[in-house]
Formats: sequence, structure tokens, C-alpha cells
Amino acid sequence: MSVKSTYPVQLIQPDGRRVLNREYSKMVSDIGPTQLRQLYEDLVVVRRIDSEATALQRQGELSLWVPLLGQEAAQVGSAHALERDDFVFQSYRETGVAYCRGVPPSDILPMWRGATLSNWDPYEFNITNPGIVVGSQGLHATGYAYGAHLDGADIAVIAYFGDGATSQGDMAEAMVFASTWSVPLVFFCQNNQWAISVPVTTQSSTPLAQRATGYGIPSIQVDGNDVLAVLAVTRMAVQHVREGNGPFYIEALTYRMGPHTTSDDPTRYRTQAELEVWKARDPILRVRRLLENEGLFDTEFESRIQAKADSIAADLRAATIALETPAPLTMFDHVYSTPHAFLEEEKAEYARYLADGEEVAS
Ligand SMILES: Cc1ncc(C[n+]2csc(CCOP(=O)(O)OP(=O)(O)O)c2C)c(N)n1
Ligand SMILES: [Mg+2]
Repeated sequence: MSVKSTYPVQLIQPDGRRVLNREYSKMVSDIGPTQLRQLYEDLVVVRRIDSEATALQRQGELSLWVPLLGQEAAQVGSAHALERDDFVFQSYRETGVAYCRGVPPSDILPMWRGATLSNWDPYEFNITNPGIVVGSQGLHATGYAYGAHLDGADIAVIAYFGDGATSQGDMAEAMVFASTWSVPLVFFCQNNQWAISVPVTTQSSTPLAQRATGYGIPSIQVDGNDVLAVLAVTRMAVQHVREGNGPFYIEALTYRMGPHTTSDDPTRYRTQAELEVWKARDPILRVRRLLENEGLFDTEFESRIQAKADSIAADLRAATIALETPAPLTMFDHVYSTPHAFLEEEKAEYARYLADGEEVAS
């Protein structure tokens, strides 16, 4: 059991030149010009959805937004390695994964506007809704993957989590059971270097991927800003778990280029110089350079992709603003499937409060 590569796997350098990797280049040998352009399109669209959501929050149309700026390749690359029947357990930042799973962009924002308690039916797209309890999805994913294992289902399960989540007991417990039960689960850590204001060096004094070894889980580090490398290693990991070899752990090295959420100000705890280093490793720019190097990028393609991204963003904005504000008492619905005395009491109390408020107002 070991970390499967000495260096993080990279297939595209920041300047857009390809890296020939004996083991991993062949995992993406089917990615020709059309597929490469499709990956580029998804990266651009996902970034556009994200920037529109940030703008909507700044304009008071969302309560909160969790930007993914900088993490597009880690999400788009890994999501492209999955089949329809595979199941994704996300944290709260996986807009790119949700988009690639087929979630309509207009279904991504309602929760963040406070207009609904969940965004989509998880079973329609085989991806969970955003979950705020850091690390909890590791356990949920392990349980689901164990069920799939017992059913003999030919699927892979993937759990996305951050560098900060690796310090949570939930993730440790998930790795223990995933390993001893040999479940078909890919642990996908997006090490974006920060857990709000806490740097990854406070989470671990060893590379996060090395921690998996102690649980008996093979692992690998990948350049998380390289969409082809992420696609290649995730395909390898998915194949590994699907073939019944137990879980696999991927550490994708990336960077959160924006704030933790729209409530955060990263200039309070990190330097502009650090941001500049990572800007030079921009995940979209390097695919663009690769396409340019290989004669696959022209102004017609660029404006077509930009027009598509802008049109998705415009639809997203219109759909979000048109969302109806739910009646306050509906928040008590669907908490339990059967009547619950304590909740009924709270609901009645809140109804009285609302009624009093109306009397005062009138
Ligand atoms: C159990 C729990 N503890 C604390 C928090 C508050 N919290 C929200 S996000 C976050 C940092 C998570 O960092 P990381 O796992 O690196 O993910 P990232 O936000 O960087 O994607 C914390 C501490 C929470 N939501 N849940
Ligand atoms: Mg983080």
C-alpha cells in the first residue's frame, strides 16, 4: 500500500505543453480535439456560473455563495471520469461537479437564496445536495458504497472533501470503515491550501495523500489545476474501486482563488504574492494554451463558448430572481416524514409570532 507516484501527476504544464507520462497519458488517449474542446467549454461555463452567482450575492439576490474559482479543473476533470450510475457525495463547493452531472444551472442556486431546503432530487443526477457539515459526507459515502458492495452493484462512489475536512473525526472513521469493508469509494480531496483562514500546514505535517497509507488505502497526488491529469487519475481510481480492490484516495493540489464564501475576506490572512503564484497556474488558461499550441483554438470557437456561457448565466440570473419566496411556515414541512410533537409545538409558536407581527404591523 503506497502513494502511487513520487510527484503529483501532471499532463499539461501551465504553459500549455503536454507532459508525457508513461502510466497516465494512456488513461486519456481517447481525448482528441472534440473532447478537449468539450472540457474547455465545461471549464469556462462552470467559471461563468460561479462568477454570476458571486455577482448575484453581491447584489443582494443570494444570502451566501461558495465560489469555486480556481478549482474548475479538479471538479470538471474528476466528474468526467464518472458514469451515470456512479454516485457523488459532495461538500458545498462542487458546482462544477453538479454541472457535469447534468444538474440544470438554475437548480444550483435556490438553497443559497433561501428559497428551498434542497436544490434537486439526488437520485435524478446521482449527486447529493450541498452539505455544510464538514467531513460528514465521507461517512455517508462509505455507507452508500458499502450498500452498493453488498448489492453487488457495478458502481463507483466518490466523496469530495477539502484539506480542512481531513482533520475531522468523520473522515478518519470513514477511511477506517471504507478500508476494512473494502468498499468501492474514491476519496477525492481538493487540497485548495486553505480551510477558511487556516493553512493546510496546520492540518498536516505530511502530504495529505500519505495519510491514506496508514488506513491501508492506496493514494495519489495530482496537479488539480490540470484537467487531463485529474481525468486520468480519477479514471484509474474509479476503475480500481469498481474492480473490487477497495477504496482509493486522490489528493488534487489546487487553490481557492477567491474567498472561502462571500462572507470572507481572504486579504486578511493571505498575501497577494501567493495568489499571483496560483494565478500563473490557472486551470482554464493552460487548456487554452494547449488548444492554441495544437491549432484547436480560434476566435470563432472562443466567441461560441463565451456566448454559451453568457446565455447560461443570463438564464441563471432570470430563474433565480423569479424564484418565489416560500411561506415561512413551510420550513417545518419535510423535516420528519411523520408528525413530530416538538416540531408541531414550535410551528404553532412561530405561527402565533407571525400573527402577532401582522397585528402590530396593521
Ligand atoms: C463540522 C463542521 N465544523 C466547522 C464548520 C465550519 N466550516 C465551514 S467550511 C470550513 C472549512 C473547511 O475547509 P476545507 O475542508 O479545506 O474545505 P474548503 O472550504 O476549503 O473547500 C469550516 C471550518 C462546519 N461547517 N462543519
Ligand atoms: Mg480547503
